[in-house]
Amino acid sequence: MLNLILFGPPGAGKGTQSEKIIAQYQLIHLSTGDLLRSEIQQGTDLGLKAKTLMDQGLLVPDEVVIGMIENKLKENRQAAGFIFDGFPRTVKQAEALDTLLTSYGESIQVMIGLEVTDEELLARLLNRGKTSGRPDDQNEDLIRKRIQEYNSKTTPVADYYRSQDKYVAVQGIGEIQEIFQAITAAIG
Ligand code: B4P
Repeated sequence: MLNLILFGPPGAGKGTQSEKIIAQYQLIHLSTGDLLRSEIQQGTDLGLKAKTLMDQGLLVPDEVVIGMIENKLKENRQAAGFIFDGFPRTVKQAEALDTLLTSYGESIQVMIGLEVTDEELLARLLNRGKTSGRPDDQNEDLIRKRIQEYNSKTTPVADYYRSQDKYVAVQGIGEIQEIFQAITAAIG
């Protein structure tokens, strides 16, 4: 199995690059953001609780996203591998993912970190907000809150994988195709 994590702040290009990686490597895409938005759309209890937090730019509880990932791993035992997009976002989620993969005799091969400046992130997300209809893309204060949440809770996850020699940084500003080529080089 090829298991990789696409890491980076909100708007770094994780969703954009995931689509290209999946097409090339036939991996199953696990985006916790997409899974949560699907729960919201279906109006489930989980979705209603998550929406309140997501609309404020806050992370949803670790137990919720870990449970969702566990279910998806169980459903896809025969997969060629997984791309984790937007997960793990806390060290607790990273530890839970390691435990889950170990129980299947698997592990993460590489974490690819897309590096983008805060001003570029803000511009991209405000631009996406014009058409995405996503409440969390609608105003500058909320986007800054998401970036702040990333800086305080999510950046330690990079250190977690760095200490396992699995973190590779990729410049996330530039042409989408060039960034994709840098990612494929990092996957090896
Ligand atoms: P996500 O759905 O993961 O949202 P995101 O970080 O905004 O998306 P992404 O980074 O994939 O967007 P992309 O760059 O592709 O999370 C949303 C919320 O869900 C979180 O705030 C949190 O509340 C909750 N959540 C999700 N996972 C969680 C977890 N594990 N734990 C707790 N809570 C969790 O796209 C951005 C824009 O940039 C697009 O318009 C794109 O076209 C553009 N773009 C991409 N690459 C570009 C490039 N190279 N140049 C110019 N523009 C580019």
